Amino acid sequence: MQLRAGAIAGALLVGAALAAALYRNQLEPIADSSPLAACQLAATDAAHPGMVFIPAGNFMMGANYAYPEEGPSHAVTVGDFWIDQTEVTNGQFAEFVAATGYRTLAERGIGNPAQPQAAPVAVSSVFVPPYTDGQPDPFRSWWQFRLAANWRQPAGPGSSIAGLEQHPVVHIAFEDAQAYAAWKGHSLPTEAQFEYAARGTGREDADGNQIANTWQGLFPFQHDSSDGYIGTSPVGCYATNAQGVYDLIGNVWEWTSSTYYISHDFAAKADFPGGYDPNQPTDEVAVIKGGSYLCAPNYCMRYRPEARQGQSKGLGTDHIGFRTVMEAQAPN
Ligand SMILES: [Ca+2]
Ligand SMILES: [Ca+2]
Repeated sequence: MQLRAGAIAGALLVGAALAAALYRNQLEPIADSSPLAACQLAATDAAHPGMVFIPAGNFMMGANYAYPEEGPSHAVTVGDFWIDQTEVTNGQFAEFVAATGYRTLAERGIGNPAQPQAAPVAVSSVFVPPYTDGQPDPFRSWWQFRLAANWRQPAGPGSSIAGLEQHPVVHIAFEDAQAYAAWKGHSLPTEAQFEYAARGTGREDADGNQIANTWQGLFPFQHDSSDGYIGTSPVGCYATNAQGVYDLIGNVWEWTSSTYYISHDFAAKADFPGGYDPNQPTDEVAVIKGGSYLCAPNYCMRYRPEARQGQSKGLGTDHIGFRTVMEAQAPN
């Protein structure tokens, strides 16, 4: 796959060169060492293991009180579907790779349309707290392009997913998520399906804490990990919502099949079949949902069902994963 955006691809190459100089000395683990190696998942329907049935219904999609891209709120009808109980894990993705030999986009490398003769660069984006000489640096990006960062080695060479089999897979581009879903005979959820399944999620406990793996403290400099995890957590460690689904809010952002526009009623959708996000105006962009372990009260309060973000289809990062859905009959 080639990105449409020469600018972004150029930035990737510049970032890759930067990462080449930096990554050897900056191998931060993306997940902390929690005493919880795995969390107990509720039993699911025997004919649909690992999935939860979401009965058809109507709901008000979007919100008018928060970020402008979430509006306007509007009525939507969703049919019956099954949704994965959890985010797709490293262990599940490894089964897919073992069965098919699939290589993710980050492993194959990302091409540069401005330099079609140049070899693709195997690189992905990793969150690194922005410190310079041990001091918080507000002028430094917290995203670093790191050579050879991918789902097998989420923080780059020297890291691995050993012990993280129950954590959500990351560094997954849109096409990687689609490939896994197709292998399962499933699809990616539409934004409406995701938001409908997530309704009632993203709320706080009696102490005002999110019931999800989010960020506590002042992002991106201070993190107290009071919810148990600094990075990703094993799937299913936080309470389900009323529909019985885990981690729709928090842990990792999740790809949907829906094209991203800056509002639900964006008037020029036909002029931008690949989507439109002014922050990445020449990229094909899809909607990601649910927020991640990097969402904090002071930044990215997107741990709510209505929250949404545009994501370049060609870039995974270490806080984006996915789950799948299947349209089917209700259980007997
Ligand atoms: Ca956390
Ligand atoms: Ca999630």
